[in-house]
Amino acid sequence: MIVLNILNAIWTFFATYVLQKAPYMVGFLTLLGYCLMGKKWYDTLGGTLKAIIGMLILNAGSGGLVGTFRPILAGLKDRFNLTAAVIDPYYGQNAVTAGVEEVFGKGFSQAMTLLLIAFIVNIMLVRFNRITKCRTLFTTGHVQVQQAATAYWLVMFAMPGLLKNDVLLMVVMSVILGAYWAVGSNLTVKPMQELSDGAGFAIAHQQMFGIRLAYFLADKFFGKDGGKKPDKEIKKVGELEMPGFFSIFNENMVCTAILMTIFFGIIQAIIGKAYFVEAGATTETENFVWYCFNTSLNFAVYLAILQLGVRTFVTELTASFQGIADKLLPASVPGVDCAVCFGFGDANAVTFGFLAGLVGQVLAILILLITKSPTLIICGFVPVFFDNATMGLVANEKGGLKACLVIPFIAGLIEVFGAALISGWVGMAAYGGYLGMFDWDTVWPIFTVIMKFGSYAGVAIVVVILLALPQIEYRMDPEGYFLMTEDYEAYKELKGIVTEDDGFGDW
Ligand code: ASC
Repeated sequence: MIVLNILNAIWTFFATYVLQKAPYMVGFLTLLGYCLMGKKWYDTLGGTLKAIIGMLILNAGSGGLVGTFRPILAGLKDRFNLTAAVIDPYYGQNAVTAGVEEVFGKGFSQAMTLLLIAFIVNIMLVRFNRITKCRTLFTTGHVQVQQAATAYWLVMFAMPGLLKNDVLLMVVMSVILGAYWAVGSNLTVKPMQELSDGAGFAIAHQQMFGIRLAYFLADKFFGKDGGKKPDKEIKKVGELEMPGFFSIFNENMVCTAILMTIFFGIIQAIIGKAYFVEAGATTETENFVWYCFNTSLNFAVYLAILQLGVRTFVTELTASFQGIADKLLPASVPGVDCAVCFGFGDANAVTFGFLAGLVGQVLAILILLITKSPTLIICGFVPVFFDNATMGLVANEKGGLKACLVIPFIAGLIEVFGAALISGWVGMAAYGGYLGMFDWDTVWPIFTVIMKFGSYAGVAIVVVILLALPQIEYRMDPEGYFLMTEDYEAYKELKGIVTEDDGFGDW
């Protein structure tokens, strides 16, 4: 009994302070990796601290961006008295908390158990990857919590029969979620290895299918189409030669500052000073134009912080993960926050991808307004920035500037329409928000439909589809598939890939 209590206390501590908190999860994996490698204790301590601090810096950057710019976008809703669902992970989570009891007569007290079981499913799929072909472990706990909450609602909506059976509900959810984590992040291995020149990480976030789709479409329609168009010239964002005045846009901080001042300046002007005064963000006496300018400049500031965080922790995590890959999870890489890839490739692609996605989202919202859609959506900062910047970055790498603009623009449209359809249908919109990230506007709604109409057979179909994806990718390149994560230099040699730079971006 005492042993059980102690184990339970250890688990609760681990789940609360490590599993759900990305910096400490990354720190834990770094510690474990270095221990398995038999590194000296002080190197292990130093590396672990560096990994944690790096992730905390990254969080400070992304938290600053979200904290500053989320209220501005959400302000549009209040300013025009719209009854709309905000697409944002935190609004989505609030909506689940607010509505789940009322709609399903069931609270969400088993969230931690679900996280644990789904995480174990993820680990098992990677452990046996000679069979499953999954190579990535999720490390982003905050995202897993948000996804577990939304999946809980979607699964109960699709299969109300499960409401009577807690154990079965838990099994269905953890298998689907665990498989989604393992398979989704696995899809990002190739795009990320190419973007970072083999840094050894994948993305464990909320647009993993989106990343692979962006990679595929950029290559197919704007790039060399898998080598079928070898002579095609691709102009990446970083290679643009800007004449005269425009040359200042080559400098990412300047480019971000100017574009954000224009975009957020317009949005803040539309919302008007009174709103910001009332919200306590500025005062009656402060010059409003100056306030908007200063706020917009902070975009570049937080992006720079975020980049510093990436540089601080990525090398530690990926170097130490070698210990885990050698001893516990063969040929695997860690799945990390999507913001990590902002440290690689062309920095301006982040800004362009975001703005193209924002234009797409705003256009889609206007269409919803004009067509008097029963569900209205307001863009949340997290999806519109993190999804589209990530997809823009990946698209640029494969297909250049055009891909970097067109793909996030279309993604922006899909994000809003997808979110409107699913959140209206399942009833989450009525509670003010929906997770709204790319995969949750596309892949998860499709899963929900399959489960709603297929019931248990639907669950089986979803799991089979998920598990088939790594198998298909493996069969397309059996020689390179594991080599890509085990020894990227050898993989490049095998594929005849030549790279000049170190993969790190131009910051
Ligand atoms: C999310 C979420 C965040 C951000 C962050 C990006 O989905 O909940 O706080 O994206 O992870 O760095």
